[in-house]
Amino acid sequence: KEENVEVAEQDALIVVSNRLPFIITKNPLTGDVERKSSAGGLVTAVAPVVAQCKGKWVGWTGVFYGPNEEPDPIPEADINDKTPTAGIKAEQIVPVYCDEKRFKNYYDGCCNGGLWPLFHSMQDRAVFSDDHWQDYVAVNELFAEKTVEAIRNVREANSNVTPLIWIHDSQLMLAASTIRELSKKDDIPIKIGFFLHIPFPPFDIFSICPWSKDILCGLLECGVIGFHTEGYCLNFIDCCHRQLSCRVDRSAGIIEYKDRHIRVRAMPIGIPYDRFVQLAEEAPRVIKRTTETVILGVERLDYTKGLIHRLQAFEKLLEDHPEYIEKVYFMQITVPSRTNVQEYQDLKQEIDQLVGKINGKFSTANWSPVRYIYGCIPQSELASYYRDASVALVTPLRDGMNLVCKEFVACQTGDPGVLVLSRFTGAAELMQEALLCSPYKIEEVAEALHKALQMPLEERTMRMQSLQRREKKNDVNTWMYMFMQAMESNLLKPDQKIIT
Ligand code: GDG
Repeated sequence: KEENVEVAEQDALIVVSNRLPFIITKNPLTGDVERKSSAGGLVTAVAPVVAQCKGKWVGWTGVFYGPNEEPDPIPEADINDKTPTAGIKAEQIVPVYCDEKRFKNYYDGCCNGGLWPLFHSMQDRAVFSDDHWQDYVAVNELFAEKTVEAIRNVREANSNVTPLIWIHDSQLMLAASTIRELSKKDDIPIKIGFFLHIPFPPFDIFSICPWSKDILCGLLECGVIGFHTEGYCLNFIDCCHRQLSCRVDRSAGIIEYKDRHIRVRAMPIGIPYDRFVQLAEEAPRVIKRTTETVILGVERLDYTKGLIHRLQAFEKLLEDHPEYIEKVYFMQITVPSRTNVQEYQDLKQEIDQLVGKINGKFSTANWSPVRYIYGCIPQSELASYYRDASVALVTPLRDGMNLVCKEFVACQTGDPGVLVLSRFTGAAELMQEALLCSPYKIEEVAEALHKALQMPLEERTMRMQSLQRREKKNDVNTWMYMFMQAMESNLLKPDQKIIT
């Protein structure tokens, strides 16, 4: 007997982030545009969902066009592209265009020069300029207008769906206000959620920002605001209470604002765990574990990642424990980042000099203590370094979450290595089986390294198994599901594995 079952329409997901999930480049000779998938955590997690639910992605293309230039059409993915982004069709992309000067003020000036250091509690590095802020406001409005265009589009295609807008990160903290304002005119019911990938600082630091109230009001136009940790949630709630006099319920994570109840939730991001296990199982060997003992560091070149302190800690290890000379080396993979900013160029120079100093001080005819790669290596190669390193040294001065430590854990498919982790990462809140340390205490990090290098197999196995169980369970699928649940969305089912 056939039943007349009413099937609920799925929400229509619209992701809004500063960058699109791929990089568009224009060949200067042929003028052809090509798209190259990016491999960052956000893209890996969200792209398959957008592809599967035929959603939209609003973001900047990475190309500047002159005032009289016609923007190129968005290309389809290459047929050989097997990454999650390849499933997203050109028609699902809503590109944001912006003139170069305005974009630089917004991105280099306001986001990287002001908000990034402040949110990482490095207020001395933060530079605030009214001009930059005005362009931050303007670019957020540009993104919001494009998002409203996407909302109208998905509703034209199907008038029963509810657009579910998911805004990402500190570049777009004001977008929700304009989206709400403009879409009110259309009378379309929408849900707006936001996720911050970096820390949310405590009140005393956040209130240094000259536009702190505008930021809070912008975020409070969302229905759900997600952070990596409980600590960041409490900081945010506290700021809303103290700066905007909002009524708040800290334990329930609720803020009252303009007669609405906004939900504030901790949703720690995870990694595509199974994919890293598979990569580690298949990757060729780059380090001979039997003859080489490697301490590994991996990250973008950024002052928040604590590279100088880390090199100093390794130097201290060799000073205090000369038995490691010719036995152990430190391999640092550093991906170039924000290379046009003076501060980052200065940091690169400082690292180059320190690597040179340590190598000059300890090298022998057959051995150098530091191997330093300045560049981005393929993910399969990265997995093999993770797998074969004896110790991962992940010591940021401050980090929203940190994915490197999680990827290292997933890749320990053989003789388990040891994770040395900074207390000031979001990841440390749960990864208590790591050797936790303060990156500011050089001796403490050096001693943690010594302990890691000496740790017996039984203890290494016990610690690593617990870490692995947790990261496998709380992988990126779980993160997506947590967000959808907080948004009361019907897009994903609890056991639906989208990202593998
Ligand atoms: C922000 C927050 C938060 C690194 N080197 C190579 C390479 N990588 C990949 C790693 C990892 C990613 O880059 C770095 O992720 P992190 O989380 O460590 O750092 P941020 O870029 O600062 O990310 C952070 C994150 O957002 C997610 O919310 O955890 O706190 O700051 O995935 O694998 N990848 C390849 N080659 C390299 O040489 N292929």
